[in-house]
Amino acid sequence: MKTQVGIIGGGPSGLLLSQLLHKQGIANVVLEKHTREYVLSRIRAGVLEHGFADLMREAGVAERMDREGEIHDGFEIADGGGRRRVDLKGLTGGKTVIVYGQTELTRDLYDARAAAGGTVLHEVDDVQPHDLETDAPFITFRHNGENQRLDCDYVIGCDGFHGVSRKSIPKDRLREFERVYPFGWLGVLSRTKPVSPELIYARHERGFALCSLRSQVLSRYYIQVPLSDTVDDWSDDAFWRELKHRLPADVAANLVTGPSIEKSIAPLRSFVAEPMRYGRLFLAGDAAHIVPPTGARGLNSAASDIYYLYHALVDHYQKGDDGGLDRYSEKALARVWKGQRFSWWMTTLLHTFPESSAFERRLQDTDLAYLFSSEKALGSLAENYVGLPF
Ligand code: RFL
Ligand code: PHB
Repeated sequence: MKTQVGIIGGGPSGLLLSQLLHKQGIANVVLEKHTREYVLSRIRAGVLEHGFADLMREAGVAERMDREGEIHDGFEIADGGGRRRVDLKGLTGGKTVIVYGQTELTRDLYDARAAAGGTVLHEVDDVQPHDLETDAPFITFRHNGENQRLDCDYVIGCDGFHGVSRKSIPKDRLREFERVYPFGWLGVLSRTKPVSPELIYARHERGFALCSLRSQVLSRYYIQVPLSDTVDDWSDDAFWRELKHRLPADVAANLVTGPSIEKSIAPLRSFVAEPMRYGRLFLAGDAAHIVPPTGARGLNSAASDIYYLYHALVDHYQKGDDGGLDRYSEKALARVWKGQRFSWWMTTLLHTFPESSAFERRLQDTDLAYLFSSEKALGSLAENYVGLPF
């Protein structure tokens, strides 16, 4: 098989790039390890920034997002008994975020690729890129029991944190930066009315909690749990009890509980691999960087990589200009690190760290008090949350 751009990974990053390139007449093939149903069963991001939404529109796949997604102009931060609102729209001169599930936008992308006759191969095993430092890279893999080879001009690694792309870069050509947090998030999806029309990020001495949603009939809640906990340790009843405990009394009183339709634990990690290019391999999204979900940056950081990569590939194929490809890693990383800083800061501000000293706990109190005493500090939070410009 031969194509122009070989994309490893059919999550949101890989599919969005595939659809954008297709729109510009650039041939590409997506190789995905799992079935479509499996990819769509992973409940992840819910909050999209405008830059992401604009890319979905440019890719021609935003019709359902624009119809069913909810525009949010603010969210709340709860602490102790009270809660205060962060007016995203007012603080950013009119910017907002969209609440639309990663599952839904991935489904829209799969449907668009299928409608356009795009090649997305599922259940592909033993994917391995080769000759990345030459002008003729290729990818080998197994599909339907047969060994196959895909020749391409460029290989794009969109295969997430555990993928093969980053691991194909020689160790001495890659630098990794990492922080692992001593806790995870236990998430529950339930077919219940959300407790609040806006998201509530709650700080509590027993641990952080988040009230989020997918629609007015589908709620998504999270609580901070120790890394040693497993999903089996948490019955639905135990989850709802703990969540109520961590929310202000008036919010807890209004919480509608019900059976969980999905329950999972995600460990929290900050990670960046530099550079995001090795020869003709370019990394994008979770393959190159991970953030703790507190600032809702993960998928949005992936989208900014795709934005830079898409424009760089279009410049290469349509104008013979390789400047964008040559500067990709540097440009993408500059924005990635801002997302890292913000996600680390939101996580540090709102979580209970088992090992923190009395001094650090006082600093955390002061950080939150300062935030709500200063329009400039709130403005900084808001401009990061709605997404810095590409
Ligand atoms: P993905 O989604 O991990 O997709 C990678 C795909 O590659 C496939 N793959 C392979 N394919 C072929 N060969 C191999 N060897 C392969 N190895 C892996 C995988 O099967 C998969 O389909 O990466 P991508 O596309 O870069 O997308 C990144 C996002 O998924 C991620 O950043 C977000 O979900 C992070 N995130 C959030 N981001 C936001 O912007 N806003 C949010 O509100 C938000 N909330 C969250 C989140 C992540 C969470 N978890 C579970 C980590 C909430 C949570 C709880
Ligand atoms: C979600 O709805 O899954 C969600 C929302 C905001 C976050 C993280 C996750 O910061």
